[in-house]
Amino acid sequence: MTNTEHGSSNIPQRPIVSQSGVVGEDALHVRLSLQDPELAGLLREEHRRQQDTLDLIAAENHASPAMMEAQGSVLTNKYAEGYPGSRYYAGCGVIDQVEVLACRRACALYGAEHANVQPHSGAQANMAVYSALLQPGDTVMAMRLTHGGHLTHGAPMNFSGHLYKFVSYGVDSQTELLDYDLAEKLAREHKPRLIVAGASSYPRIIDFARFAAISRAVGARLLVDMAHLAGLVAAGVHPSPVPHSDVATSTSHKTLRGPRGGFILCRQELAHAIDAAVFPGIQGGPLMHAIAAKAAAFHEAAQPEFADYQRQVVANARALAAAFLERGIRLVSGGTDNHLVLLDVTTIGITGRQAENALEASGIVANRNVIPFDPNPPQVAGGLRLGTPAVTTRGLKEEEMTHLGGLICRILHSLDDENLRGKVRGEVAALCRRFPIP
Ligand code: DSN
Repeated sequence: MTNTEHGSSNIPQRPIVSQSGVVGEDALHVRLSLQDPELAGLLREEHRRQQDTLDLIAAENHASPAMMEAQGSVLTNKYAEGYPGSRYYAGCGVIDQVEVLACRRACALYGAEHANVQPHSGAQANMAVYSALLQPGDTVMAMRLTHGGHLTHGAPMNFSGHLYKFVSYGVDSQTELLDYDLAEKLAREHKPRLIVAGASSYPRIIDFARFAAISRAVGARLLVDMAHLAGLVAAGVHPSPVPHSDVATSTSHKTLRGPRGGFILCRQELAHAIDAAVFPGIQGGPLMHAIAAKAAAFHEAAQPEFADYQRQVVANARALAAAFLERGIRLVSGGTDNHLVLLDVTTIGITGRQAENALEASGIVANRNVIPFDPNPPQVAGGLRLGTPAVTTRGLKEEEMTHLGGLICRILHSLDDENLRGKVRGEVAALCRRFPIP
């Protein structure tokens, strides 16, 4: 599916037609409606919510109908503990081919030596890597959660923080760019066994070569968690971690626009340890329907249109950033190189939570986020994270992003203005009609 087909303007919303010819939203979940109208009603409601609002959550996207078909397939019925050619159940002939296909496509897409597509999520992918490469109590170095890292990068309330001794690097207090010199100093001081690079809310390019050099200097392995960047990397829009790292983990549903789930890429020498850590180490039966959908995602990501889409994701984030900067809203690090911008809303006297609530009431869905050196707790947060993957899938381009940035600024500056909210809701609804979810 091309990006243009993904929702160019002035195209009326495609009618939903069921296999039995029912037209409109009633065609959604026809069989479920007969059997379980309560649940079907909720699914329709969520479908409508997604169609009628603009999703600026940087970690979300709209998977294609083909991918959702794979995800909703009969593969959900099959148990397949083990790996292709070595299962603990009969009847895995087709299943094996599906998993081999997914692994082959992942390796081809990223130039990796080995892929494991069984992790149910990014967190489980990281857990498997830690379990393969570390002993409890080992020292690991990763990006501080409050500077843009992830829960599984050693947060005290997460298994990673319980099991391993994490040392955190972060961003420079002035530039808010990753402080590689500090990371190197900490690595030399603490001699971690593993260094983790990658982030959940860092708007700039990450220098994986520099992390590789730091890792080599202290004899550590390098894990890159590229969950947020997987689509950009596949399209060559962000440098790839694969040539520089021992292992890369990812989710498949963010910029990559696949099904919810995780996967791991690694060097061949680590293949056995990684596979054993996933199964039987931390998981049982793989979710084969999700693996089929991952295969579909890797296929979509290998098409030339996907690179156009990812370039547009970044161009849209830049346009959004410019709209905020023009209106005096401070951005963490002053801008963006990737799919997200991080607004410091404390500079206009509000909290991230207030911003998130006011935007949702206006039809714009985003999430509050701590910013580096944020004095607010995460539930309140001084920042707002906005990402462009989902709206770009709908077909919005720079012009619409500039307009949307203006609408967001007006809402943030007048949190209690009900009239303004109503007006913005109307403009958002018009955008949603012009750019339906494909
Ligand atoms: N929850 C994801 C995000 O929002 O970035 C990370 O796993």
